Amino acid sequence: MQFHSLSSLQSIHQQNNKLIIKTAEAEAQVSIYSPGIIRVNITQHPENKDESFAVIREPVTEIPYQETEQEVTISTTALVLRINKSPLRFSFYTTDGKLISRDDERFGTNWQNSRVTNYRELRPDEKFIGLGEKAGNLNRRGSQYVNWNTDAVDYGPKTDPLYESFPFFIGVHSQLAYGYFLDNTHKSYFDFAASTDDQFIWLGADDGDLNYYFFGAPTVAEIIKDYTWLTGRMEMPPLWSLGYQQCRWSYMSAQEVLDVAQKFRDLNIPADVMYCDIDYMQDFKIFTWNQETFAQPAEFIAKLKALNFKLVTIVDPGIKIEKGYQQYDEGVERGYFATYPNGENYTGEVWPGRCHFPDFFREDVREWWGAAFQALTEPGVEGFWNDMNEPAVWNQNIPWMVKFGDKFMPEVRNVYGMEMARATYDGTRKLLGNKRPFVLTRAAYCGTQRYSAVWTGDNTANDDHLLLGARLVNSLGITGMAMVGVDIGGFSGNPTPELMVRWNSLGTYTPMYRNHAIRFSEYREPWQYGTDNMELIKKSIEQRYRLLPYLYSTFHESSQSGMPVCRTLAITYTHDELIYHEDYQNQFMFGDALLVAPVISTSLTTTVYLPQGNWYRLSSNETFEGQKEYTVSAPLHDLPVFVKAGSIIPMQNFTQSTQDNGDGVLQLNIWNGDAITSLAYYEDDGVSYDYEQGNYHKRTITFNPLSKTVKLLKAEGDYNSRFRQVQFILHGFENQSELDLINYTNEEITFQI
Ligand code: MIG
Repeated sequence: MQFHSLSSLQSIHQQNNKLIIKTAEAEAQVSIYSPGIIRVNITQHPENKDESFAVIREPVTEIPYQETEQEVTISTTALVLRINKSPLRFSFYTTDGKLISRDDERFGTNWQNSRVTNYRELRPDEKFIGLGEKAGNLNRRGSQYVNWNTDAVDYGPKTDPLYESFPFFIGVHSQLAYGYFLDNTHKSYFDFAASTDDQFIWLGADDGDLNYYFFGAPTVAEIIKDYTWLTGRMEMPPLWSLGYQQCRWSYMSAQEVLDVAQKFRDLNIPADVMYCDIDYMQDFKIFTWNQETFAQPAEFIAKLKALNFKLVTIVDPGIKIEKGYQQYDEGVERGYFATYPNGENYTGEVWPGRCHFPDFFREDVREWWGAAFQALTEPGVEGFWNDMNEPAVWNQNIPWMVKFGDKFMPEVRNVYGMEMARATYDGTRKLLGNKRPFVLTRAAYCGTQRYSAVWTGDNTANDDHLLLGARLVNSLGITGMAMVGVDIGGFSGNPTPELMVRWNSLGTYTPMYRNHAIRFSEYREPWQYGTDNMELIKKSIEQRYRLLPYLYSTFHESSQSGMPVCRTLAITYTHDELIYHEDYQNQFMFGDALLVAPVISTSLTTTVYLPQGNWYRLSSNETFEGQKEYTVSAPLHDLPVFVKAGSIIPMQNFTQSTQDNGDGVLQLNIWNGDAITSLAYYEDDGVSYDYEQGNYHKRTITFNPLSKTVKLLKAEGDYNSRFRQVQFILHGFENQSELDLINYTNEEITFQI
């Protein structure tokens, strides 16, 4: 094996928007994307095209640098990069001279054949968070990970890799934080001081460049903001996708789907979405409907719509090899499938039997795929579930030599799922006119938030998975994926009634709340566990619908700043050691105001750690001082959820569907505090893109505990709120009460407590 280490600077010059530093064996290209984002691309192949699936921004053109005999220094208003010339080593500093992160001085960057690795200095108190959908602890230190999108059926709390790859992490130490995004789609590796007690971490990829973006903003929240500026933010999800979603592999006929939907309405359990898993298709042929069991899709969906339900249908990438099947014929004729190097179409086996796989890396193929959704949108489908896109093939690794466009499988496997989701999003967005499509994908890479929601694949019906699910959702949030769900109840196996009840209580506080189960498992709908348990599950779903004004405003915040909906405490309380403790690492903020402490179904008390500030228990208004550990009750009907003092939470009476307009009363809940707080309240029609043209309703709401006033500033935007009245609901004030309704208008409203 050949070993090359990045050696010394031979020359330096600026070319377009890159500073090019040449060494004997490679070229380091440095560019600036914003004051807090510097890209370093160390490449042995500068002749290759510089392209990215993730990054949607361009670097600035000016790269101010200074040179001394030993060093090159690049400074922005936020970050300083000092490059040691011999050997070439990169060190990032704050503008006031504090070392944030640097190469290991001895080993820096090196190559073993085509494999590139970066060795980085480890600080004594350094912790690591991120990498998206990765099992293990919140603090990644002491663990190693591989990025290689995998159909991780039956995964456990330590399994790696899973379905998605997000080679982006955040390091924190000595009151500092930084982000590091290795934009390399090959199989990649991250070792956070797991395999050596020497003072370094190491990371790299099988091939390609050491192409990384360094984020130097001082807080985790700002790093996420910068990362999502670079790779994009999710747009507003359709409001219905935030309602309760009922799925199963599979409801076997249109009648069965309708019966389940009807039962929600009969039992007055709020719900918005039904799913069709693979059995709605004819012989698992994508873009077809089963001619017997789903014979009249348009009528079927019209009936669902009459019940105020939306339908999501699954699609897999594998196209069945069968003459006469439109997608097969067209794909073969036009050469749209992945091939062997000799030009033959690659064949793999999945549900439909032997299949070919669309080459989603080509624009014409993506367009063709997107347009085919007409078979689903025409009868009325508005949500599109992309499964098996790691891509998964029975019992085999897709051979290394399989080609997608001009690239081989090892280079693009990690982005195949994202490109499928992109084709699905682009196509269905066109087909649905002005309506927002809902796209859900299992495999993903950095940037997928621009097209799709994700879920965490085939989890299991046990308590470990309930806790792991919370960590996965929180970790995905760090990498820009705000719309995330887990299979509530656990996909494989059968949950106990207690687990089902508990998991639903957590579902309320999960960005996407979907109940799903493997085939042949026991039925999972809320009424399958006896009346008492049904009442508890119903309460959780009702709570979800009460919180929708708050949740929707939080999604708006995500669309603006990239701040996730479920936020690990590491985002705001980064330098508080205790939040990383194994007992507390599953806790998270749901939006800005609510702290949720997941609890297993077999414990009816739990210890929680409440970070800085003052807190109230949501269910009782009991008060708690922050920076302390508590043992609290956690009965199945009362998941420990706490409200940060001073919070403003807009709520409503629950409805049976997001399509019900409700009673028109906005309930503004205020919890007393000791500092001025504010909330950006946001509303729009929930279905269209009109908000992009100003058709939204947005206003700042402030609470001043000193003057005891709540102020709703004048509303911005053209949209007429669906609320006609506002009611202030006070918590933690001398006279705790629900106050009279007052008219809700666009003008400034001042309310004296
Ligand atoms: O080989 O479509 O993760 O949610 O129900 C299994 C059937 C294929 C895997 C997905 C799961 C889905 C199932 N699919």
